[in-house]
Amino acid sequence: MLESVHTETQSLSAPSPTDLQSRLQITQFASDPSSTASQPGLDVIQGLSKTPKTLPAKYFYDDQGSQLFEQICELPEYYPTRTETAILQAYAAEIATITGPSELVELGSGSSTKTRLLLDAYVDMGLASWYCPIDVSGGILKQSAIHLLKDYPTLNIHGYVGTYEAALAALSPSQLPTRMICFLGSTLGNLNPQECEHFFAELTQALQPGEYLLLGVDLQKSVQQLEAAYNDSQGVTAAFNLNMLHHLNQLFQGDFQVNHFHHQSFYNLDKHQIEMHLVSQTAQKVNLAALDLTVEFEPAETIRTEISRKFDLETLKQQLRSVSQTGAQASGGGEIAAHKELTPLRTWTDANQWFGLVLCQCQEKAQVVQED
Ligand code: SAH
Ligand code: AVI
Repeated sequence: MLESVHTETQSLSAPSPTDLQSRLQITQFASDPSSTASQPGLDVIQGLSKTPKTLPAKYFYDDQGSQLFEQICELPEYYPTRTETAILQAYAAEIATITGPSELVELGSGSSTKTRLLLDAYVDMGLASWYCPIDVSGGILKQSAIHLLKDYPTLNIHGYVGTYEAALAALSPSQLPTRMICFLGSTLGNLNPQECEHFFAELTQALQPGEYLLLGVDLQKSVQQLEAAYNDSQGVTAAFNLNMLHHLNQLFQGDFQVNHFHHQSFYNLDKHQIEMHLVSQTAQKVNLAALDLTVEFEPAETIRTEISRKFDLETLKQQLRSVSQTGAQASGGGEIAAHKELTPLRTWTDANQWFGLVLCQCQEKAQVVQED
């Protein structure tokens, strides 16, 4: 699994640095986001060596990329953030009532802005709160953690700077009676169907029976509305897309000439997904010295940098129900096969059905398999 991991207590400035320090722990995996790969940057080499070319979406997120994403969330065309916020405003108290005192583990936490609605609900019910943000983008994770600690005097935070896989495999046991893994913002949609299936299996593995998963997912809607959200009039999404090339230049000693590419995004109706691409404006060669990689582009050739799938709630719930993790255990009269399953408990949407929240519980189904 992981190469370099270290845990630190953040050094913080006023007010009450000692108090904040004692409530914050950060586990930092190796500094670049490809650190879980057996070879750093292997996923970049693989993506740029195939036809059509692709790059993993996690490379959007250095400090600049995280800041651009925050700007996207405020755009008039980008409806997902404000719609999910409204759903959480309406139902966070109901979620907290169902789970009771629960540690929140958030995948791809970013600025943790929407998480505050869940934290408020636990605080309002007089429940203790523990928060474990997980994000490859260390700057925004640490900055948001410090703001949260200042605003929530009884909150404790253990943040993990690294990929979902690395952090999930290294999670400390829950500090509260139960745990809820939150995956908000429809970041699930950035995984393709196979990655999604594999990911659900990993989540089921990470959850104990009785624990929860809260998924926020963007739903299918008109092509016009979707394409506007990913082609905003101010060009912020274009800047976000192109920033991936700056990030790769910095990580892997690259010489991408960013102004020789342009942003393109469109809705693929067959696959129910937005696709973001970077289109080469000319025939060009790019070198990534740290990866010993030279890549040739033809004019108009594209790199697909992101898919953003748009879900149908019933199909998604079906898919969640079909996830099953089996752990076998020997017993006197045979073998007990314990299956962990994800059971959707409740779903909430907005009046337009633009966005959905799905709360699942990990449940154990034991089965004794008799020996012959
Ligand atoms: N949850 C927030 C942010 C979504 S943006 C919201 O709903 O607004 C997606 C976040 O996931 C970014 O902060 C990015 O850095 C993080 N991220 C993307 N791929 C990741 C990966 N493979 N592992 C860990 N974090 C990842
Ligand atoms: C983080 N993720 C869910 C966003 C999305 O909508 O797929 C990233 C994004 N890409 C372009 N705009 C926003």
